[in-house]
Amino acid sequence: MGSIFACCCKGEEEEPSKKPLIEPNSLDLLTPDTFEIIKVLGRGNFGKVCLVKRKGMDTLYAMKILKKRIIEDKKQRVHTVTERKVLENSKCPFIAKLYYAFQNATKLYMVMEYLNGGELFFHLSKEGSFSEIRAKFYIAEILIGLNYLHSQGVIYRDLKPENILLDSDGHIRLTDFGLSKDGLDNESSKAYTFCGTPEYLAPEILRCQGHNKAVDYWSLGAVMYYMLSGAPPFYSKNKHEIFKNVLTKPIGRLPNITNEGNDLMQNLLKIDAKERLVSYDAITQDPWFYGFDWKALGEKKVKPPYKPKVKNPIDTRNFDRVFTQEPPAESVENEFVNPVPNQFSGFTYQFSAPSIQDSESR
Ligand code: ISQ
Repeated sequence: MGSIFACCCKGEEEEPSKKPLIEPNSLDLLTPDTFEIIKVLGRGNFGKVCLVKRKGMDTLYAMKILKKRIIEDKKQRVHTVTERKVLENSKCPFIAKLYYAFQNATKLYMVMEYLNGGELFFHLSKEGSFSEIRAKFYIAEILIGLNYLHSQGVIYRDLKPENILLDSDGHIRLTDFGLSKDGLDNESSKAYTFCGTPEYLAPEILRCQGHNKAVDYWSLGAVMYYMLSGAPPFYSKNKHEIFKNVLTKPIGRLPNITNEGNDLMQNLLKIDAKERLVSYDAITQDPWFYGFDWKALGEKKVKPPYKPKVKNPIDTRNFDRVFTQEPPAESVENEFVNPVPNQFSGFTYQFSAPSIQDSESR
């Protein structure tokens, strides 16, 4: 096995408000062997997410395992470190918590809270569509998550139902910031590179025109449309057709949805970003949200419209059986056949400890 990066605590004092789930131990060496893989929860472009248990303890986590070789191939290194930083620093209740990040010669590991409610997409595809009341609750919590990211200078860029998870009570948690772009702290900053799935992507991204946080409001509109109609707004079997639809086809109004709901979707899905509704404050005051208690919502005091069903802590019924039935084993990456010489500097992390800079020489 290749070099394992140690997670060590810098500084002795621990902030009481940041009590970790596992007491940090300055001698802790986190390796994949620290965790027992129980089930596969999902797969993405760069790797997979597994339900894991720390050996000798009862605590469950979701561990995202990314292959360095593939991240290298797809030039996603910066994005992966960004994801780690976004999750590490998050003070927002609607963003998934990261407890540890470590790496070996061939893979990156992110140990996150296990969100047993599953993907919003899973529930949406089972139920067809959501009522306006239910969609409103989810859109509102997502909006708070987005606004938090924007306040940190981060554009999400990959908001889609697969990246929206439910916790055990049915609250929203955003994950997968692999494509987020950080360091954008003024309104005029624009990011010029992107790769991702087209269904929820704003027209300015597809046109490679450079983009800003307005793209996330577009995706919010697309997710809202999906929740209320049961299908993404620009869907086609043909990827080129999706591109064409996004760039040229204004969405129609949905039958059986209030005027206020339709108006908000139309305003979020404006092809011209300059005409789009891209203000957090304006959306919170939008007529669709009339009478909504934003303060209570931000404090997680609004009861979710649906509580995910689970029988026991390791119940994975809210995840696709295609994945959970896979044998729970780690693939072996041959570090000698496909060596990845570069370390992912700035990736290693332990919750509650001050951010640790990876040492290149270790
Ligand atoms: C947490 N719990 C379940 C699944 C997850 C997928 C991605 C990121 C975090 C997760």
